[in-house]
Amino acid sequence: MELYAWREKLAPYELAVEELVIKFRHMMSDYRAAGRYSPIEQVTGRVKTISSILDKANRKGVELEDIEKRIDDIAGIRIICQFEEDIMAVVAIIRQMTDLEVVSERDYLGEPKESGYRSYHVNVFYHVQTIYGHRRIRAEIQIRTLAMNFWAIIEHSLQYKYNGDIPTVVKERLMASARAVQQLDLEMSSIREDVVGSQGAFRRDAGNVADILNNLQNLYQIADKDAVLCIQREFYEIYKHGSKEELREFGRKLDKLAADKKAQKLRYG
Ligand code: 0O2
Repeated sequence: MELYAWREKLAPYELAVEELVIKFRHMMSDYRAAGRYSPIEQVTGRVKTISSILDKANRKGVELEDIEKRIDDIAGIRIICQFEEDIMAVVAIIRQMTDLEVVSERDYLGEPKESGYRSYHVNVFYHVQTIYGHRRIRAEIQIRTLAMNFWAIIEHSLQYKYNGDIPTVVKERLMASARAVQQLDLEMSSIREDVVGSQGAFRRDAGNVADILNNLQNLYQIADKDAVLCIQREFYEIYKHGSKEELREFGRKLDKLAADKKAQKLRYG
């Protein structure tokens, strides 16, 4: 990597990170729009700074011209999950993606690092198009739970504070908290089914209300205003006093009514 040109060199990495973040965020919204539980809770991405690239190259004895070949995480994506089980669900999604190639995987869940670090890493090639042509970019996707992420952020800032030489007593505390995090993830897994079920139901109900409001708004433009106000009052009654099932039934009927009115409008103008 010619250092004078590093800004240009890193531009396709920026593009790869932006595209991948958008794709994973879109998956989250697809799950939610379908009223399904999303194994992805948060997605972030970053391109390593040039000084951090040089530090890593130096640490690993990598020559400048080999940086792009040997440093895997110049482009980095981080996917955060609520539960440990979600991690392998996300890995399965990544393995099936046709717009990237999985190069290698590292399972620091089964085998945590000496520091106590736990996470699942998938290294991929991702293709981008730039005005200079096609580029195949290496990217590292880290997948971990909220709790693992919390631990990793603290440990990372301590590494920085102590310049990579964390005192033994602090290391021991970090190891103890890594064990506590693992225990927490285990406890959380035992209530996963409840959370997954309630989140799915919550999103379905929220989606149903949004669809009803949308239908009411559309009907207001094409149908008799008094009739629509009457339907609106009925909706408020069910919303305030009815059951979720009654609200769903009301939503289904309104869907049908809105479709009929729309068809009539198209037919007769
Ligand atoms: P930054 O600042 O986060 O980018 P290798 O020598 O090949 O075994 P390598 O290339 O570092 O190690 O690969 P690995 O193990 O997949 O680690 C890549 C990234 O994972 C690191 O990037 C960190 O982001 C994260 N990571 C790995 N080990 C630890 C750890 O013990 N603690 C924390 N907090 N994060 C870790 P960088 O470039 O080291 O750091």
